[in-house]
Amino acid sequence: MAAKLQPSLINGELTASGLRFGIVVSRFNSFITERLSAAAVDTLERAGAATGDVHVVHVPGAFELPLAAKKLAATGRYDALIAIGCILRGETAHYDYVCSETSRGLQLAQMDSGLPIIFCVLTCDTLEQAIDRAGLKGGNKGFEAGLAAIEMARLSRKLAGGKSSTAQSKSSSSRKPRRK
Ligand code: INI
Repeated sequence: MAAKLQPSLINGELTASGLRFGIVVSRFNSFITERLSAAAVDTLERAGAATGDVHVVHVPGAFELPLAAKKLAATGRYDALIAIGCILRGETAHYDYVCSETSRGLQLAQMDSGLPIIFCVLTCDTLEQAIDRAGLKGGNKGFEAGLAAIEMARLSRKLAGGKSSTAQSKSSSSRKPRRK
């Protein structure tokens, strides 16, 4: 028998106007990470985010992404963060340590802060695989990350009862000028 109950759906809309985003970008393998970052910024802009509401922070490598994300989350200024990195397999086990600690640290930062932190860290065996995911055959993962950030920011506001989950200050486009 078909169910009659129609559940209420709670979705995050893909409009970025009035939302504030922080993007943490690893300099390591910057040939890839800058392309991911550019696509993420472009996505936020096209979805309506204001210039002053998107901040980009650079860190040396993927291993440093979690700490920078945690500190950005603690400011309470953002509706969502995007962590961007590219880890390429080498000849030693270094790759495995960097991959596991980066993903674990970002998830910890997200769960501790309650702020969405989008995982845009490529973990590839070859440079070609990374290039394919940074604007060639496989599209651009920065674009997907931008959309995920908007959706999670909107969803977080809804799940928090209409209030921003951690962002306390308003978007720069709607913020009142500070009194001196
Ligand atoms: N960092 C990366 O972002 N990608 C890599 O491929 C990488 N490899 O292969 O070494 C990498 N290492 C640096 C690491 O993230 C730290 O910056 C470094 O160990 C200093 O803490």
